[in-house]
Order: sequence, then C-alpha cells, then structure tokens
Amino acid sequence: MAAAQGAFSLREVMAAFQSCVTEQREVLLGPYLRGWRGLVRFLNGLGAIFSFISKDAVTKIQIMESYCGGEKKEEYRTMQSMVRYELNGGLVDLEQRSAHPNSGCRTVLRLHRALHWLQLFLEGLRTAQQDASTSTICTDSYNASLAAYHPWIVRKAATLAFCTLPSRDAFLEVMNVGGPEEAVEMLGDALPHIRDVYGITEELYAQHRLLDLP
Ligand code: 1Q0
Repeated sequence: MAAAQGAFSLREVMAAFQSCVTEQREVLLGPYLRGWRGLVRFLNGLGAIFSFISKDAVTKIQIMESYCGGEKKEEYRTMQSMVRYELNGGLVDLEQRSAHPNSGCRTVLRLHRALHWLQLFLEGLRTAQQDASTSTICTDSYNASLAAYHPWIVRKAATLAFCTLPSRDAFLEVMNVGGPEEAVEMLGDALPHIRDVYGITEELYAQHRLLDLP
C-alpha cells in the first residue's frame, strides 16, 4: 500500500490542487499536473489491478507536461491561456480526432472529468460511516461522473477493480496524514479547493463549448 512507500502523504497532493487557482481565478497547469502525479502515485500503491487506469492517467499527464515544458510553454501556463492559444491556432479537433488528436484541451478534459470523480469520492469517504464500504463509495462516485464517458468494457474493468479497495479506515490510514479524524479534517479543508478548480475549469470549457471534445 502507499503508506509503505515512504513519505507520500495525500496532504501534499491536496496542497498542489490548493495552489492551482490564481488571484485572477485562472487555473495553473503546473500544480494541477503535480496534483495528478501525486494521485497516480497513490493509485499505484493500491495494486496492479489499477495499472490500466494509472497508465492512461500517466499518458495524459505526460502529454500535458510536454506542452508545459515545450517551446510554447508560456501558452500553457494556465488552462485559460491554453484554451485561448489552441482555439485561436486551430489546434483542437472539435468534431472528431484527426489532425490534433492529443490537443491540450481534449487531454485536460479527460483529467477534468476524472477530477469530478475524485471530488465525489473524497466527499463520500469523508462523510461516510466508519464501517462504510469504500468500493461502494467509489462505484457510486464513478457511476455519477466518469462512467458516462466510458464504454462498457472499461466500466466493467473499473467496477471489478473497485471491489478490491481496502476498508474506509485502511484507506484513511494510507493517506498518511495521521489518524482517521485528522484525515477526515484534512479532506474537509482540501475539498473546497478541488471543487473550486473543478468549477472554474467546467465554466471555462462550457463557455467555449469544449465539454464534448472527441
Ligand atoms: C481509488 C480508486 C481509483 C479509481 C480511479 C477511478 C477512475 C476510473 C477510470 C477508469 C479509466 C480507464 C482507463 C482508460 C480510460 C480512457 O479511455 C479515458 C478516456 O480517454 P481517451 O483518451 O480514450 O478519450 N480516460 C479517462 O477517463 C481518464 C481517467 C483518468 C483516471 C485517473 C485516476 C487517477 C486516480 C487516482 C486515485 C486517487 C485516489 C485518491 C484517493 C485518496 C483518498 C485516500
């Protein structure tokens, strides 16, 4: 489990998401991707059954990191600048994937949808009874968010993997932020920031009609 991997704490991951939003209410891609890197590290600690998920997440994070460290890195400082740059330059496939199959806009959209799952899952984990089943919380959160975008086979594989999740207390423990009470408190502090990042991104994508990018 993740706790065995040393210093990893979910607190740092949450801090990355907390530092995403600028005073101008823009979302910084640097900390956003760092947050995702940390989550993937956590996911890897949950066992090989989750590797099909973490591989996909890593591919997407890498695509974005190469934009953020590339020639046009200034354009990829925030989600807002990325959307402006890619749309103005005709760098986004709007109808079907063709000339720009891995645009920043479509790649972030996948992570953004997954962030909704994370928000629901952490909310569920935070407010559930001590003996609640994490696999039920996880499945419910998934069905209320990401599942709508996944084909049957992916939904099936994901749901099977969720069955292997540890108990709520074990989960709170591997977050590595102290006892269950502290973990719950930390989630309470962190969740408004996740919601904020999610809300700003959702609005940005809705404004530019990007919520259904292929
Ligand atoms: C704790 C259990 C983690 C469960 C993660 C739930 C997400 C399920 C997602 C299943 C994805 C399946 C793989 C492929 C999907 C792609 O087809 C899809 C679309 O991309 P594309 O290019 O085909 O259009 N990709 C996605 O939807 C992106 C999925 C990214 C998922 C990233 C999940 C990272 C998870 C981190 C776990 C964090 C747990 C933290 C909890 C801490 C609290 C103690």
